[in-house]
Amino acid sequence: MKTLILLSLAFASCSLGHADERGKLIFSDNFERTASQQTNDEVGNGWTTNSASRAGGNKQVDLKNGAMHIAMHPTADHAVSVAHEAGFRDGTVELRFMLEDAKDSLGVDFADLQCKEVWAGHLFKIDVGVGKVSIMDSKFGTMSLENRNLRLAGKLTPEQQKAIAALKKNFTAPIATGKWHSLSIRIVGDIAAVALDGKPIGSFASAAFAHPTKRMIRLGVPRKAVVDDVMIFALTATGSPGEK
Ligand SMILES: [Ca+2]
Repeated sequence: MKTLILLSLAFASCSLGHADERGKLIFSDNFERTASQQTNDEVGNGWTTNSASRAGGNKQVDLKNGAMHIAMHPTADHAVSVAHEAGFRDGTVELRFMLEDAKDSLGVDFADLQCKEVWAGHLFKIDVGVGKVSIMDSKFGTMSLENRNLRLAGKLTPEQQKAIAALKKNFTAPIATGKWHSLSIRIVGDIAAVALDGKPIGSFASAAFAHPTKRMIRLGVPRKAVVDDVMIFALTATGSPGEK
């Protein structure tokens, strides 16, 4: 009996709510399930997709072999976006991914739809592609409404363009096609640090990372990507609703 109790305690320590150096695990998904139909997206576990609004309702996200397979439909007018609620100030997002083609990429976009000074809640984004990783501050760069409106009107000055470009950092990374990689994105204060397969790739300090409320993560896929084992850890809870 004692052994049973110890065993169940050991299992409990691996489940939601357990805190380690990454913080408290607030969400995890291993995608070990199948959809009941093959017509529309049916990811489950709280995920939403943009297939109804941007791809005519065609299926873009499938669950196969215990992983989430994301593929942009030929009729879609926007990259696939697969979103889940997050909810932290400082924290870590981990996932495993595989890119099958050299042109494929996966974006992990951190968003706060209540942040009205940016387009569509975009705060910052980590992009992974074959051989490369980028970290971009969108809140004060491309996605601030002010910058976006100026850009759309063709009125960004060369200085403004330079300032926006400086908010994206590019790193080389040993990402290969047809291979599973693990990705860790750790946000503490105004620093975002990315590790691949357990090894540091790069970090970047910028104001967007300190945004108090990372309410949502959105996986952005302009072609194809396979994702598994998504975990979200909160090191500190979100700031107050009115906090910028
Ligand atoms: Ca899995």
